[in-house]
Amino acid sequence: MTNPQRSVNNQSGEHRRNGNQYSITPEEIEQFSREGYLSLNGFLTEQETAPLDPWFDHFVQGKEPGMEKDFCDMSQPYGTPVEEFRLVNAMLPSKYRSELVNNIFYQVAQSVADQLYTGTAVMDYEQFLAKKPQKEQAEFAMHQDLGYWPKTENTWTATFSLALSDSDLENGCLQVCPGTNKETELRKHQPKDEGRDDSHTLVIESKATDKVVYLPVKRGAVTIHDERIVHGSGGNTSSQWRKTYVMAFRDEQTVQQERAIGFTHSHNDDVNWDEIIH
Ligand SMILES: O=C(O)CCC(=O)C(=O)O
Repeated sequence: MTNPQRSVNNQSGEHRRNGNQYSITPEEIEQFSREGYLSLNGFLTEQETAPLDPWFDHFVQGKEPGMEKDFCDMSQPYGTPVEEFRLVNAMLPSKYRSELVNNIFYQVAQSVADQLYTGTAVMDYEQFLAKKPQKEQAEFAMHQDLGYWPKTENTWTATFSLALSDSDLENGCLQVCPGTNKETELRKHQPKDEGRDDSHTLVIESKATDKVVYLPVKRGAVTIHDERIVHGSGGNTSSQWRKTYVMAFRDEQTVQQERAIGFTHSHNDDVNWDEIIH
């Protein structure tokens, strides 16, 4: 890889916390709107992050019963033997375990979503994502989140990725293509495998103009991205796990519209997945 562009925010964030509130600046609000992404350091303290670890491990080790397709590998088809997983995905952890409802990540993320959005932002879904060490193929295919979701009039979204481990180029940190968030047409998304019944994962073709920026973050920091920015992540060539807790906030009415058609972001939803692809 030649000289990859990294967007590193070295500012400590703890002074921005007041109770469960995290203050962002007008410049950051403007950056999110213009560039479609943001990194915030010191989002959670170590004392706040540590209690999330056992839950993360519980789900990623497949210990939560009854999840069916909500426990899967985002880089391989459904049905891949668990011991062969490389990019482990556990959807909707607080739906399965009420102990996670209203957790500190949710509370602080809500405070930032409220600053980023002028309407009413509510949490739409969450997921745990883990890249096992030395799994070069643990790639999250490049996509726009909106490509995965039903069409709604209001598409506003802020997706928070809380680093539960340090995340860098070697273990496959998030990568974004700034500017793609302003494209008027959503790109064509195709199933990565045969169809959505075989694997949840969608993929887009990259354009020659796409410029990738890597977003390395320390444990306890977040990146935030919008629904249109082209993003994904590379494989894990390191001996360290990459552990991420993802939580997406959307407009209150958009979430109501999703639920009205039975769309909860569970991979077990009874919806026509092939119709949903944009
Ligand atoms: O964190 C990653 O590797 C990708 C996650 C992602 O695509 C998302 O949260 O929308």
